[in-house]
Amino acid sequence: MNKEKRLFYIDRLKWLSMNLYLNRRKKFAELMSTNSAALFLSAVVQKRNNDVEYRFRQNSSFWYLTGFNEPSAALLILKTKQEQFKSFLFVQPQEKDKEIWTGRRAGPVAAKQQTEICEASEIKYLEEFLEKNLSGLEEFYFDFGNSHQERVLEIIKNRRIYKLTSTQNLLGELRLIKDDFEIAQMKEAAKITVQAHKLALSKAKHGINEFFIEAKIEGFFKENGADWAYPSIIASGENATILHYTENKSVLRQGELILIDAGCEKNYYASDLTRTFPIESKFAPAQKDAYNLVLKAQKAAIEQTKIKNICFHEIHRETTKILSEGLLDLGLLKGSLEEVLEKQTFRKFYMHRTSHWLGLDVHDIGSYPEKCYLKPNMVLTIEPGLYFDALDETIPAEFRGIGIRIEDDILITKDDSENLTAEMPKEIHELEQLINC
Ligand SMILES: [Mn+2]
Repeated sequence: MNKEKRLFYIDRLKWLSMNLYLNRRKKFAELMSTNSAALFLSAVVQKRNNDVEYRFRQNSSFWYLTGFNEPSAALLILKTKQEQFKSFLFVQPQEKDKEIWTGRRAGPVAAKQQTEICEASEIKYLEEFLEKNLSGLEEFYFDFGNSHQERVLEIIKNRRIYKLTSTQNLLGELRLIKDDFEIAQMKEAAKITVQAHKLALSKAKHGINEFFIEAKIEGFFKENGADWAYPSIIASGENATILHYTENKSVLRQGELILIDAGCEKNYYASDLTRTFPIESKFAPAQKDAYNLVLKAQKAAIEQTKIKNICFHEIHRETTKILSEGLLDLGLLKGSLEEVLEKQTFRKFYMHRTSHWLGLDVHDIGSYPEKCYLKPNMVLTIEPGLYFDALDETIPAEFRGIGIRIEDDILITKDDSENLTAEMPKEIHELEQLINC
């Protein structure tokens, strides 16, 4: 075995020793009904253009349960009796001529060792295995929406399975509560992201292009063995009023605001951070009014995450209330607070939610039922914003084209919460000091 290959195995063993993936499969199996099976498919290599492919990124759920980072793989969990389950992994075979082009493959033998799975075989046997082993099961859990859906459903149709369920709800329940290992990764991701934002803040000068800021941020991610968790939003001036602006091609102008929403993914775990600040200038009065209002709502929402068992939706309700009150005070909304909240007229300026779950995916899986209470080891974002259309002649001219969002990543702890991105300044005086104008 050559040196590189040895390192590959040592690295794998480090992960292995933690028993992480085995325990997760066990927990998932506990949630499965008796006499059922669950099938998870790996991500597939995606074409970018002609014969160029996007860099492979494993499906988050498949990774969560296997820690196996290859395409064309599948995991089947079979639970035939109470408290008894068996996992089967299907992977690409080792093929020297193909590996020369696209990299090493573990093959079934090494894959079995790496993942502590009961049995591993070549992916070509998957269909045959499903045909042989699924008949008579009462429930089949499947991750809908992947590219092999039709073929799998065809096999299932002929096996007379009573119930077909999405894996999302069960797995969402597990993935919502992060273990110590996951929290460590998320703290690391948050730390790198904060440093990248600090770097961006120091580079955001008049005449610089948005793509230059993007390069600084994403370059910093890469220097630290991370990558973006989602395409960076570097939005100066009125670009900030486009929620998912990713063009990043405008020139920064002194006195305009810049909204930077960028977060890295480190060891598969995401961070998600947004800051808004003026370019080589202090906040202008209207910018300051809008910014202070968003900041007030954001800080109040973070305070709420410290309340034991607070409802996820309550935080959003409180945030919209604070923003609405402020918009009324600024004369940007008309009517009473009750009317604004009931008719949701605030949505003209605040059209998105305050939070989402964060984890392996930046918008992590996990449902948002009506009674959705925050529990220790959940991670969510708090990200209120205000956006004033540049062409909206019904609002005072000084507000037009202003877009502000302030976002932090919050870990719920036993009797409190912890802001994982707290190191990134957001107070006006701190930002103005750093901008140095
Ligand atoms: Mn977010």
